[in-house]
Amino acid sequence: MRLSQFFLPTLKETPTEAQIVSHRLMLRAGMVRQQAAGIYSWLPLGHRVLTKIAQIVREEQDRAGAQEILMPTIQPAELWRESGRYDDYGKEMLRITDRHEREMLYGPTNEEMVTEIARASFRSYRDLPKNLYHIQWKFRDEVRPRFGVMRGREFLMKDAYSFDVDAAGARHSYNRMFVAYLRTFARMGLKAIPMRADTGPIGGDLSHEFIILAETGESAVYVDSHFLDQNLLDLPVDYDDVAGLQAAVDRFTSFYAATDEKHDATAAAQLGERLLSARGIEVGHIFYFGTKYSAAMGLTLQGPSGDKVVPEMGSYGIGVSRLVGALIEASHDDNGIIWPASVAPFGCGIVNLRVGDAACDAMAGELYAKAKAAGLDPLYDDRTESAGAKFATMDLIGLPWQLVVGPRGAKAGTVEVKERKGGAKLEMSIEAALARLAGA
Ligand code: 5CA
Repeated sequence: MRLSQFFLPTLKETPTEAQIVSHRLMLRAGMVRQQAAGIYSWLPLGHRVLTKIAQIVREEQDRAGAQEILMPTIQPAELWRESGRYDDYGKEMLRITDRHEREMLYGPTNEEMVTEIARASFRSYRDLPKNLYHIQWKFRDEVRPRFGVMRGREFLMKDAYSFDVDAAGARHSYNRMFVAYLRTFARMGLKAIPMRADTGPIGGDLSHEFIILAETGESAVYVDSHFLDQNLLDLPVDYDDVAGLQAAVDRFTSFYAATDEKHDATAAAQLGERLLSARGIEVGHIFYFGTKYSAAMGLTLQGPSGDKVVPEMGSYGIGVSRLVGALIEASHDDNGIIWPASVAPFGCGIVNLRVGDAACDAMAGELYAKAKAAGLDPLYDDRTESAGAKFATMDLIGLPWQLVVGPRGAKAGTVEVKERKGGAKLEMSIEAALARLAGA
């Protein structure tokens, strides 16, 4: 993509309404545009990151055996009356009346709807286990939408729902998601710490929040710092290995980690120096709630010996749009965003310092063509702006690599390769630069 053609409405001024760094940087980098309190349009740069995050989530859900569906954003109120949550949900639920005076709502979550789908199709215990997920917009009329996409009213969530014959099966489904979550966040360069959590309006008695540490996090957390030394990409991925997955979950829940509500000061004190008191952002939340929805909504299947089975369920959420902000909170400096390569909107930036200079144009053009051919997804700054403005834009939007072409290098046949993280710079040939990036 040529920057001269790319829709990148960056801001020079720091927007005053933004209280935290990720919100400021997302507005300054032209990633999103606020349309109403807590409701955003995603512009090309932001949309690219959102899509990459969603794709990592999707790959890890699929790997763990979940199957993707797509449920609507608008739901009929009757479903929620069946579970009893229509009244319980209160003002957070956006209620809508259609032209026939039918009561509808914009879904804040999908337990009822997915249970209805199961009720319409599952007949026997042989139809289980199943885990169905979608990546869909949700609406919660939060009292205080704030921090940009971190606490929005409309936000993108991955939500998965598991159905099992019995509690042991449901525990295995829970463990699958638990391990898939650790892997998902690790692929984005994040250490998400599982913490025992309250279940709130979703219900149930087993639940973990996945929390990343960040100064601007909404919750106070207490963590055994040794958790942070764990290599989470190392996890077992044999999702059929019941004992192996349980062992992995046991291992990662053996570290002390608690939010304010669940914090046990006496137990934590035993950690001494290892106890870290910090703030965190909840990027995922998983729940096991047994038959809460299946029983209330009459989801009953044929059991193995002519008896009836009421499926055991769990639900598993990831804040896909929140993650965009959370990733920036976790990785930025004074000059802007520093994207991990796995979610970066482009693979690299190419900066032509002297557009109009024949040697620079030729070299930058060659670099751009070769980087594209090598699948490096380059963003080529071919604008006639000052060098300072170009560097500032590149640093702000945070691509992992910058390839800089100037008159001196063009003569010598070299480009400057700058790694955004850390800022290390090296002069090398086009071929060496491309090999360096491809190998990174
Ligand atoms: N049905 C369950 C699991 S599928 C559920 O709704 N869980 S949740 O309420 O915990 O939401 C799942 C995730 O969505 C949270 O962990 C958080 O990362 C994200 N999320 C929740 N509320 C918001 C919000 N207002 N803005 C942005 N992301 C949010």
